[in-house]
Formats: sequence, structure tokens, C-alpha cells
Amino acid sequence: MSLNRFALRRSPALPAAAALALGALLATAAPAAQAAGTTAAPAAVAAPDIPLANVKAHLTQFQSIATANGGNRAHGRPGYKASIDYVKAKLDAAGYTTSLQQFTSGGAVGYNLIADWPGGDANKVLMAGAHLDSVTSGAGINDNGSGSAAVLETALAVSRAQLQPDKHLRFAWWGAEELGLVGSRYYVNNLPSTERSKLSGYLNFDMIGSPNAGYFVYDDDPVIEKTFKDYYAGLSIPTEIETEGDGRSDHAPFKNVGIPVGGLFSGADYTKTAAQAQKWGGTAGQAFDRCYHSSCDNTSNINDTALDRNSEAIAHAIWTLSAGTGEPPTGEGVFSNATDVAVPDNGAAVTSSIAVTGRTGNAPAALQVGVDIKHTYRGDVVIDLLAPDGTAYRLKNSSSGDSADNVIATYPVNASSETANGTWKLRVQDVAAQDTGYIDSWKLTF
Ligand code: DTR
Ligand code: ZN
Ligand code: ZN
Repeated sequence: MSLNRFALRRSPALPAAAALALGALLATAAPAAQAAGTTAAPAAVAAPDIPLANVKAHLTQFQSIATANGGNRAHGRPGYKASIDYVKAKLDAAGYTTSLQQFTSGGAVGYNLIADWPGGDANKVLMAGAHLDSVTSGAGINDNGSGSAAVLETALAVSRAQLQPDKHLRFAWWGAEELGLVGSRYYVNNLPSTERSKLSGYLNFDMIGSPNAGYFVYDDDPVIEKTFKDYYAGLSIPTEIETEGDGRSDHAPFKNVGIPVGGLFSGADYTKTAAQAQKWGGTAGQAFDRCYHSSCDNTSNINDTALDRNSEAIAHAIWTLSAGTGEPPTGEGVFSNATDVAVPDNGAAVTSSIAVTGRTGNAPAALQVGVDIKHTYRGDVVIDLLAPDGTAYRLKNSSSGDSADNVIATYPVNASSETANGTWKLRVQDVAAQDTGYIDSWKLTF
């Protein structure tokens, strides 16, 4: 549970009218100054909580890895590859498509880990990353286990939510940052220009849990910057723009080739001023991180509040910046229904219909059924697709232990034995008491 939220069994979902009003409010939010390539439509779905305990568990693993491998996780040392293997295993298990990019620096082999979340528009890629290497003098828990762990947990949250954003999501853990941004430079330099042009933005997180924390937002792409600043403003946490970071972390190679960048930073060896201590707490006249690049950069060298807040901000930015315009993809093969249908608590099934016309022959073997069902306990919910002839295809069973909110997912259905044209129905039933919800929208993509 994060430090700034309470996990109560939620009140019933917003009535559809209220939800629509809220949606309209979000939709009329004044658009930010749009930089090339980055658009920040209001997030169609709010980001989930990023459990601080999960982020810290990754830090504990990084610490254990360093302790077992000569005290560090530096480029070319066994502790770095062990860190890569840990992160990669988590992502593989969560359904990511991962790849290791190998390079050589200082006579030693280095690795970048790239993880793609399947789906989204391949021509609009939102990327987030953190360097995973430490210096040789220590475990590098704040620098940069903190960024690595927060990005990892956000990626795992994407998987838990089965997020289907408009944009394609890609995450990266860089090698040899401490040797001069070597891994991220290698990645960008070896990225064909056609692939670079697909990157709508790169978000960088390097040191986000500093003990004497500051809350700095990179002053680069205005839309990304605004996304972070608005998030913190919503928590009444003042931020400052990060002025001394240009060129000092892995966003620099992306910025140098014109890709919109942004990120968060909690401070390194610079000293916190009295004015900063006044607004952020902590100790004036002391470095934001007194263990910067030192052997004491271990699991005790973390400010939980800063790590938690920054982890939540990362998830907020990923959910917000990966949402497109919210319009369904163009193309005659998409049919949708966005009329809300209330789902009675522990009651009869309800249906929402889509009339498909203009198709020829049968439906495909991989008919995509996209659903957006708002509900405060998704384990209560059973979902079926009904073909025009009434044949039922089970999309989701109930699961008593799944207390998370909402079902936002796309289900592939082999509907090749069904005629495409006709009235298709989504059937939804709440099969357990307490918690209610409604069908927000659904679509069929042929
Ligand atoms: N160079 C980073 C730490 C660092 C120093 N200033 C900034 C500003 C923005 C991001 C990171 C940094 C390192 O030692 O890894
Ligand atoms: Zn460093
Ligand atoms: Zn760093």
C-alpha cells in the first residue's frame, strides 16, 4: 500500500452519469503546449497504486546481489549481470517481450535490457528507463536501484492491469551509465532513424529516493514536464525544474537526436538550501544524498516517502502519456458501443449490443474483443461474448481473490465459425455480493 492512499473496500462505482461528467471534465482539460511527438490526452484510466513494499523488495534484491558479488553492481562485474537477470526474469514472467542488447566498454561486456509490452500503436512508442549499473564503490541502491526498481514495478503494474494503451510501451534498463551514458548512447546510436521517429517520448528516472530528497522535474519536453508537475501539484507538493541534469543521465542521448524527454530526480551531491528544506523538509546545508557514489549507498540510503511518491508519479505519467486521443482506431473493421450499462450487484446478467454490417463471410480466428468495465471488485465479474446466432464465448470467469478495480482488457476469440454480420452482444454478470459497476464501453476489431 502506498504511503499516501488508503486501501478500503471501495464504495460502489460512480453512477454512470457522474462518471460521464467526470470524463467530460477530464476531456475539457486545457490542452498543454504540445511538443512534437508527445501528446498527453487525459488518461482514459487512472494509474493503479504502486505498492512501496514491492519497489523496496526489488531494492532488497539489488542489495543482496551486490553483497553476493563483491559489494557492487557495476558495469563488467558479476553483480551487474545478476541484476539484469533478476529484472529480466520478472518481466518475462509478466508477459513482456524482452531482449538483451550487448555492447563492450572498457574491455568489458555490458548489457541493456529492453522490454516491450505487446500491443499499442507500433508507430507511437512511449519509452521509460533507468540505468541499472552502480559505481564500483557500492551497491548503488539510490543511484540507481531506486529508478530501476520503480520502473520495474510500474512495468509489472501495466501487466497486472493488462493495460491496453493507445501507444506501444517500451521499458529499458541501461548498462554502463556511470561510465558516461554508454549503454543508452549505444541503444540510440544503433536505433535506425525509422525507429527513432516512432518514439513519442523517453522518460528517465535516475536517483528518485534520495535520503534528503528534493522533488525535481526535468525541464525538457513541456508536455512531459507538465504531466509530472501537475501530478505533484495535485498532491500539493512543490517541485523545481532540474537544471543541472542536462547531459548527466540517460535522457541525454535521446534528447540529442530530438526525441522528447522528461523525468524525475531527487538530488545527488548538491546541497539542499534553506528554502528547499522549508518546502520539502529534510536538512538544509546537507547533500540530497550524502552517500552518492559511496559504499553507504545501500538499502538504508532511501527516503521511503520520496521513493513512493516518485513511483506513483512514474505510473501516472505512463498511464497518461500512453493514452492516445481516446478515439477508437480508425478503419472499417472496428465496431464499438460506448453506452453505459449498469451491472446489478450479485444479480442478473446484462448485455450490450453491437450491430456489425458491411463485413463479408465469417468472423476471424482472432476476433479482438476490447472491454472497458468499471467495477470496484473485478473478481465478481463474469464476461461472455454472444455471437449473432447466440453462441457464447467465455471471456472472463469470476475469481474471488481478485479485488482489483476494473476490467480493461482485449480478449482474442476464435470466431471463425460465426458469420461476421449481425448483432453481437457482450454479456456481463456480477456473481458476488458487494461492489457494483457498469459496462463503460466495448469494441470488436475484425
Ligand atoms: N549522473 C547521475 C546522477 C545525476 C547527477 N545529476 C543528475 C541530474 C539528473 C539525473 C541524474 C543526475 C549518476 O551519477 O548516475
Ligand atoms: Zn551515479
Ligand atoms: Zn545514476
